[in-house]
Amino acid sequence: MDEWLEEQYKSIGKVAGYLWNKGWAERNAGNISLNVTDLISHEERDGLSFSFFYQLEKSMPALGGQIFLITASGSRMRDVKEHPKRGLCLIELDETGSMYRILYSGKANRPPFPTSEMPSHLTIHHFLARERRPERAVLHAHVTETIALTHNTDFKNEERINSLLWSLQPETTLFIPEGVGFVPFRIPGSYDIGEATIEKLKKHKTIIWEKHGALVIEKNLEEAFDIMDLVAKTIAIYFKCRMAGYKPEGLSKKQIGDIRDTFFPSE
Ligand code: 2HA
Ligand code: ZN
Repeated sequence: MDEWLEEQYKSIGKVAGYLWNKGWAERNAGNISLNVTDLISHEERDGLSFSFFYQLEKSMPALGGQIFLITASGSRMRDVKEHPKRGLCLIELDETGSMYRILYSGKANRPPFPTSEMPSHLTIHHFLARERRPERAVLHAHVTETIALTHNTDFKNEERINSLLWSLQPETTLFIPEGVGFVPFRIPGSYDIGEATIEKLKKHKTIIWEKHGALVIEKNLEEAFDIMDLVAKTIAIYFKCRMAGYKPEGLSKKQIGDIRDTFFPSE
């Protein structure tokens, strides 16, 4: 097995374990994809077997010839943690970006199919490629805290979610200064949820999907997980205060402004 691929498997396995331990990956919930086009050499690529081409519902020309590691359909994060190779598939788009095929080692049995969220993942990677953005990892999980928060109609609103997040602890202003994007409910696994998400990715790297979970794009998976974890922890502070019977006082606008002035003085 090539070293680079082994490393990606390891990192996906590690993050899959975090998602399972956090309780954000019940059953086959959550999915992960990584653009590995720049990591695989021509020789390695040519040594792999491949399936037939499958048509994509939408063509993604900027992804022509690109290669992704993506969680397999039905895979459980707790299993991906133990056996990353069994729960992941490598896919390659054709030169026009309108079809994909599954790549696999000649020794492997029938390769698994990609996750039901592949349309949203590819729509996001297509956006990142078109915009020449540096992010390569897309992480989605059923983050309990974000699902619970968006059951409160007060928080089906991006501005209110961000005011809350920034007010609860300094870390959210430090690490998510642009705030999170909020996507009203869409059917899971649809191109529609992908399209609504890329609109928000123009300004945000962290997305809350109403009553479904969270999605984060980052340069690598560990960093994507860090941000997801930060959002969940921050919302958990809110719920803990409410459960203890009081509304959190929140940092004041001045305190949040001072944090911004200290850490982002030029903005
Ligand atoms: O893969 O998380 O959104 C299952 C899901 C669908
Ligand atoms: Zn989901």
